[in-house]
Amino acid sequence: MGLTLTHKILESHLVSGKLIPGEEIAIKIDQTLTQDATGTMAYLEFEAIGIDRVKTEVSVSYVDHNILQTDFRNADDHKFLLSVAKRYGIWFSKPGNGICHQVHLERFAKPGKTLLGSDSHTPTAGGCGMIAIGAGGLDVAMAMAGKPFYLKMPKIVGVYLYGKLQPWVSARDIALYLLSKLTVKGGLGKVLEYFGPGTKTLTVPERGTLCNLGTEMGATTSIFPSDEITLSWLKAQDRVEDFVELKPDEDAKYDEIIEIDLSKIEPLCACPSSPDNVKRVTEEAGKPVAQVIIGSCANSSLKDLLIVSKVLERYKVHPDVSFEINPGSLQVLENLLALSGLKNILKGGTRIHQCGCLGCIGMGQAPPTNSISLRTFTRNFPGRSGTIPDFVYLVSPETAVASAIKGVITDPRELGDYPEIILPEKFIINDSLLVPPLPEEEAKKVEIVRGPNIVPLPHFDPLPEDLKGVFLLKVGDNITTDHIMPAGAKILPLRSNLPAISEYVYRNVDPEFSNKALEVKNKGLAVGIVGGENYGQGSSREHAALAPRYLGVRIKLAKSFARIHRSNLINFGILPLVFENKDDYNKIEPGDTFIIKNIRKALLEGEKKVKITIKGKEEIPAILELSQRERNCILAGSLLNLAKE
Ligand code: MIC
Ligand code: SF4
Repeated sequence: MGLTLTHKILESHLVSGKLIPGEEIAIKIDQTLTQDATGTMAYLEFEAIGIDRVKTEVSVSYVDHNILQTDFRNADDHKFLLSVAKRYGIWFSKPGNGICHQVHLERFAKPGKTLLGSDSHTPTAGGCGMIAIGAGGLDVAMAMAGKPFYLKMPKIVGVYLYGKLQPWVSARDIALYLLSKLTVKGGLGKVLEYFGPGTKTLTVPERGTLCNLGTEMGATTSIFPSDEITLSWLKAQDRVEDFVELKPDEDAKYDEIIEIDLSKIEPLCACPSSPDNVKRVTEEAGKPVAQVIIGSCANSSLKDLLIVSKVLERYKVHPDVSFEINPGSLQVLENLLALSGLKNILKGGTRIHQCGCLGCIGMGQAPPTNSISLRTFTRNFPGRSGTIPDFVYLVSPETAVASAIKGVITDPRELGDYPEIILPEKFIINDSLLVPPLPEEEAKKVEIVRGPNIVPLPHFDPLPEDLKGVFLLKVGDNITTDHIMPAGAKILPLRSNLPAISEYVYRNVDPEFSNKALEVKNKGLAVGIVGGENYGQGSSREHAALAPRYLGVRIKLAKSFARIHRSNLINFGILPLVFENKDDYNKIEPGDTFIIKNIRKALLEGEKKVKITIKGKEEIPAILELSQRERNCILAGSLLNLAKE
């Protein structure tokens, strides 16, 4: 039976386990990436593991999320990250060089290799034929230390593309179409492997857009074959030696197949406030927009900006609209300049920002009250923009620019002929903001610079024999890590200071949560949280597990969990319990007490179920769906404790 491309790469990296869906496997990791917002913690954890130099082929530390230096803290964090990179043999991408995923695609992504990144959109590199997975910082730290990465073997969904996109329709619209079919949880436990003749119509950054947005469907990762399109991308990046041809076998057996006729896709938009709330642009057309932003790791490549430039050669931005561009990378910006694309953009009435994540993670660019903001970003979770309530739509660059000139949501096909876009055969390459790793002897002499904002990790105690506590909070389905641990300009600078950031846990859901939790913790009791389906979707930020753990959270009882958040909970000794009967969700109210007797024993003995006694009387069965390794981690109190044991 033929193999899928995913099987081929996983097999060549397999350390333990069998490639059977649902089984735990361990794979060797060739490359890692971190970004600043997750990186400070990841490197503190790497230091705690105590390795002298990274053991990977390539590790890169990007600074792209928090590049707003409002005080010493952020600047200090950047110095810390640079010194860590120099000390341990890591590439350092300076602030301004661009968004990690865009730069990685340009300078490091390598077909056939594995990449683990402490950012949920790491799968973007799947556009270059690699298995690229998002994970918590601690998992990435372990990978840098040469340890394998553990995951449940996903199902492989073959996404068969045929036909060709119509003018003004782009990769974003394909992703939105898939989101409308799969929803934000349809990709859980799955890899989306693209194949078929339609793949030949998409460039590597367009493939990257699709792989990037697979994250919003909950997919473990997404991947494209490595073919002549990949070769021309690597040639353009002066990295032809990194090319290897890779494809699935002709008779590859997929667990599921989705067929998409590209010629049938229309311009689509994700309406407020979920990436799967997808409608046709024509259905929303005519609504006034106040802000339009082109940017993020999903859609800020050279082609995305060239299309904007071509449109602005003919039209001007509407006076009521703030039209903003956050270029994906320095390379994108420099090539745009060389192709005279920047001139039209500036003349057309655009506000240009530096290369980075910026408003995508709420670092500025908050929209005005009660007004629509159109963005080519990845997520429109409620409040993520910084304005509450917000009305954020996710759209393609084509729809974004059409709406910016008309001042209302506009189907880009109204703009007439589609301009011709020719991408350079060779990009101008400028690595001046990339600092290469130091040779080993020199690296050993580097001192790590720690500002006062870098607070060492506290010790996490092992799991007690019985867990006795209070359910402080009950939330619904699809709770995001942005609900649990919000980001934005006020909170992001605290990512390396656990006590300080913990005060903001669930701040927008229950402003008193952290105080109440500490009160319970100080009485020697555990804190519990009740959730619905797909609990913890969205980002990879381990702070959404670490900070609750600091506040005394020891169990989360939900209908189902998102992959990365579930792993982060386990890494920090929080039990992810799943309702056996989903209706039992209705039996628990905030403030209810709980007891789980002999939980240590249950974990040690491999029990698959536990009974939770609620309010001292009623018993609720919960599923302990954990591998032996995961059980050991929870028993030890954290993966770090386990590693030290
Ligand atoms: C995001 O898009 O939510 C982020 C910010 O990139 C996160 C990482 C983080 O919270 O630092 C992600 O996607 O993993
Ligand atoms: Fe940055 Fe946004 Fe991409 Fe996250 S989704 S990496 S915040 S651009």
